[in-house]
Amino acid sequence: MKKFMSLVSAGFAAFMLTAGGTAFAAKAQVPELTEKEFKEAKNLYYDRCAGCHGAMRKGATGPKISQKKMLKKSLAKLEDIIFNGTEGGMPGWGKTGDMNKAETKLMAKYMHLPAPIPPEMGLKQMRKTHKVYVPTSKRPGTVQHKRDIMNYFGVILRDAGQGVIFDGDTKEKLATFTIGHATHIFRASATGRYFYTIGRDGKAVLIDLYYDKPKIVAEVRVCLDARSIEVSKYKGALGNFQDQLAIVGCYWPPQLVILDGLSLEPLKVISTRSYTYDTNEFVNEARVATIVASHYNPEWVVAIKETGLVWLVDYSDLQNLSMTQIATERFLHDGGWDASKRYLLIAANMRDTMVVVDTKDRKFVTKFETGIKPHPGRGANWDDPKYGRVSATTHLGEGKITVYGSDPMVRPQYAWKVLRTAKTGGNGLFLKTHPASNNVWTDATIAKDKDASQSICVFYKDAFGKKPNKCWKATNHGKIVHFEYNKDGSEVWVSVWDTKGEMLIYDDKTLKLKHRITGLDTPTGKWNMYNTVNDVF
Ligand code: DHE
Repeated sequence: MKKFMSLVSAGFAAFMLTAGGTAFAAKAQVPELTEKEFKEAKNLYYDRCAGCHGAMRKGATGPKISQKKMLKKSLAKLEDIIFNGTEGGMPGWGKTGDMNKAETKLMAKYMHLPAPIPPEMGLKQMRKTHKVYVPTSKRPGTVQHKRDIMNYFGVILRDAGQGVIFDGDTKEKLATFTIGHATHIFRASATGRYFYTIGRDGKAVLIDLYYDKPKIVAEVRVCLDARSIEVSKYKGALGNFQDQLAIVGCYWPPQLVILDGLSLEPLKVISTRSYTYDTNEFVNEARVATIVASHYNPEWVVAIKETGLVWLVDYSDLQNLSMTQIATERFLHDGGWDASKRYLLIAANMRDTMVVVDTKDRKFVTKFETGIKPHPGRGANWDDPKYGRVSATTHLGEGKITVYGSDPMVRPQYAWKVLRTAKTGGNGLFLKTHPASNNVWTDATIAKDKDASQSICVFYKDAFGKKPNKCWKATNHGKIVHFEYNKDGSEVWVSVWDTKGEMLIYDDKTLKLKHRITGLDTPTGKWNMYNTVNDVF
């Protein structure tokens, strides 16, 4: 059983207690839970379930699991689903070792109770958590070492709540930081000097890489549950906004928080609660999924999961903030740029659809189906010998990679059309490539078959579907998850997601294992500075 950690500290902990179990015990048709049990169940729910099913259990990446729906299933059936998972992509938390039998039983009972409503969080509370350890005036004016920051890697140690910085050249571990509960992603500042991180507990951290040993220079907590963070990148006729601002996308409370980019001081909160793009129904839990900084304008492109709206948030004038709402598709999740960095390609995963937004003309382009629950991560772009420039996604709901045209200027006949598909090792999370490589790497992290989840499959761009892809079992413990190239595209870093986890580093040409970094607690996502600053994938 993996280490259990409560979701967050202060705010959520208070919520855990106040919405305790005794109130529910009075209802005859629902199970009785003690306050302690109820708190434990809520922690487990927010740790493992809320990301997909929503804080209020209204569904998104996973289906709606309201009390009314759950009461139609017996406790035994719910235990089976929670422990063993489903064909549709729900992990079997018992099989993965994340929940034991007793916890599975508890979660089944919790499903028969109504979902409690978590608290709100405003600017005043955020400011209390804001810490500047080193003000900008005291930070070094020049780089204090001879290493190449552009080949640094930021690595998430998920369950440890830590982030590690590695030198990609020497593989030396430069620093380890405790940065928040179940920390989720790293992003890079536009200048490449800083890494930003965001935890599921809504804590944002700023790491200065100019120091010989990278140092946390500021932090703030702006939500109770979050997944995304981005910086201002625009430099052009309208001004230089590089690194001036940052933005955090919250799952709960559903809001955007704009921060000073160099001190993380929270400046502005924008609620994302609104109406679905199609039927105009009100959504109280309108969570923020992917956020990227536009390359054309001083604005962030923000995907609001439940409403299916993509917001363009203009950061050039916070006093007179303007936003454009683009209607796309519901259940937006992750995504990235096409090779030209004009079109943002976002998965609406519960609609089996990829959505295309034009960030130059600032409008919706199209949407098309790719397979069961597309999950591209940031996606992969390359030149196909027959179809020209293409992009691709893997899928949560099936072991498939789907390749579609993404060059509407030169080859409009293929643009946004599915051109090729191929089987991967199993239901997966990520794929990755690099312009210098002929390979596309895919995982099968959530495949039911253990061997598949411990394997890697590589496809060849110049012979996709012709030459068989190469798959191999890369580990006999944990699961294989997420890929990142080094700066020049010659190596690929791959995580073995386990409490006794590892980083496997492969030669991209020979597919031979070159290095193995051991002793990492649950390594998952990883980001190379050069590739992240330049959106290379
Ligand atoms: Fe993620 C990206 C949400 C579970 C690793 N994940 C994203 C993004 C979102 C998201 C919205 C896009 C961020 C952006 O671009 O700004 N992730 C969620 C969830 O809601 C979900 C499904 C469930 C949850 O409870 O959180 C979830 N994610 C996971 C994991 O369990 C993963 C595999 C391991 C971990 O460390 O949490 C995981 N998510 C990642 C990674 C990325 C990501 C590595 C960025 C991919 C990249 O290449 O940049």
